[in-house]
Amino acid sequence: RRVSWLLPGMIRYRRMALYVGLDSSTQSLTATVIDGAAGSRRVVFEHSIVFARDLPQYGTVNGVTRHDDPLVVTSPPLMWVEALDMMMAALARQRMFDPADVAAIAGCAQQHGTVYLNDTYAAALAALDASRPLAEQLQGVFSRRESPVWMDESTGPQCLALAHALGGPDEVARVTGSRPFARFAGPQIKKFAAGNPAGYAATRRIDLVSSFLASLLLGAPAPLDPGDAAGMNLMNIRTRRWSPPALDATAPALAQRLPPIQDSSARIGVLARYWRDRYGLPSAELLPWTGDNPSSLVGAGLVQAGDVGVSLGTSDTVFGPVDTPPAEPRWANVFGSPTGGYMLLVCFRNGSLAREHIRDRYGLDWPGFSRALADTPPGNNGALMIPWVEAEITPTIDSPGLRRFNLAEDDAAANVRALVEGQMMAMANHWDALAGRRPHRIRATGGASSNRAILQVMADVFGADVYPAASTSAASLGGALRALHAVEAARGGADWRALVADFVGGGGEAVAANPAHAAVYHRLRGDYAAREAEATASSRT
Ligand code: XUL
Repeated sequence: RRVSWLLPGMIRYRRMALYVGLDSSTQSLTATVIDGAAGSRRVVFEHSIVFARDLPQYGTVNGVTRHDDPLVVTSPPLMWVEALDMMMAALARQRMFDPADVAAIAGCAQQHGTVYLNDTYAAALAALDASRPLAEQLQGVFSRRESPVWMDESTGPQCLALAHALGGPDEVARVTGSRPFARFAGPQIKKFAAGNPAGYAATRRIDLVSSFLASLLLGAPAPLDPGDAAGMNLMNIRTRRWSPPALDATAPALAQRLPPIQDSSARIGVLARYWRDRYGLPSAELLPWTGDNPSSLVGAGLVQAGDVGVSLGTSDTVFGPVDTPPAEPRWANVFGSPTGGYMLLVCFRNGSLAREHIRDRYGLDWPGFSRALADTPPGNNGALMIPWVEAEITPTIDSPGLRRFNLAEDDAAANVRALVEGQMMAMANHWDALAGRRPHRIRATGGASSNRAILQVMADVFGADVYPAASTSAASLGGALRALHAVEAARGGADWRALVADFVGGGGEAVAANPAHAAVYHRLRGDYAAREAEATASSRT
């Protein structure tokens, strides 16, 4: 602890230079506080508010509300307001540091969710009264009580209409960085504007979750950053300005309802009087908020092209910074990166889902699954599997089914290896093609990243060393690092690589790529790509 007791009840804090990162995710709001002073750099405090547990009055399950239409998934935006108020109270109350030492705050939020605000919004923010809770003062500012979130899949027709109006899905991807996706803000806004014209007419401003929460800290409507604005199908990914044709195809007079887009690293102001008067917090510098994925990029230490993250979760994702967007993003998502360039994210639906399917199909547990990998040779004697247990996103496949090549269905160990190799080869092939280069190192996150046998296949297939990630809160840590970086940059001496080296790492021993195995996979990856192309073509006919 950084406090020394003088007399009972009196505490003296060592002076620190503190930076706060916040992450408003689907299920919780997390704060990570770091000490940025040279020589004592470390995480000093972490705290989470779990929406369903700590704010049960909003009636969500895991932070969201389900509706009669199972494709519709929303959250009450007032819940995020109340959570932020609770979090700032907790930051002021804790005894690990003196809140007066907080120099800057940055944050991130779940991507794509939209918040609809009426014409009382700006005035209500400007007139916040420090003697009353925030939620009580803001309950009247919404023109829509529910915010559709990224889990909402109800906008298929709007996606088709947007693609049709703008020259096809791939043209939308070339301009905005992604094909029209149901969860993206543009299709969601289109559905609301057409389905509830009166509600849309009463909407003065549409925030993303990120710009909404930044506005609360600022006490005024705050800008969006290109990282999160890219998740809307509305921003021109190259100019980082709203795309007029995309706006026109989405909803009438949309430009006047959207926040301005501002560079992720430019300060937007200082903490509003409400927070200073209510909780004794200082007038800390504020940065724009970004999306949780761009923020995690920084929090996982991925700050230069060639750094790649692989998250092994329900879905597997491969992501990393790139200098320019791919000419043809196809199934990928391109967001802005808080470090200035772009973030490329490629999602594979058949991740843990497919691993569990094969584990259960052969009656194995996880140790048995790892043993099967140990008992079979890299390259699997030429056996291949295309792991489409369910419909796949990359490449987009609607008619799923496992495809086996030179592989006997009853050979359990060979099937386990074929599955993991197939997943890794798909990820490596698509990543290299989209990013235009191979990774020079990989940071592995997500549940299955604790399995070193799987990480060894990853290292050998990608031909790069794999570093398991230490922190589970990369998104909020990313916010704190962005805040520190901005203050250092204003003083003229900021270096992303040095900064992440001080805070990111320590996630266990690296798994080195074996050059002989990498050579085997180099050949096999060509075979896999050919089989995948055939399977993709035949699934279209
Ligand atoms: C990204 C996406 C999710 C949310 C989760 O496109 O939809 O990762 O950002 O919070």
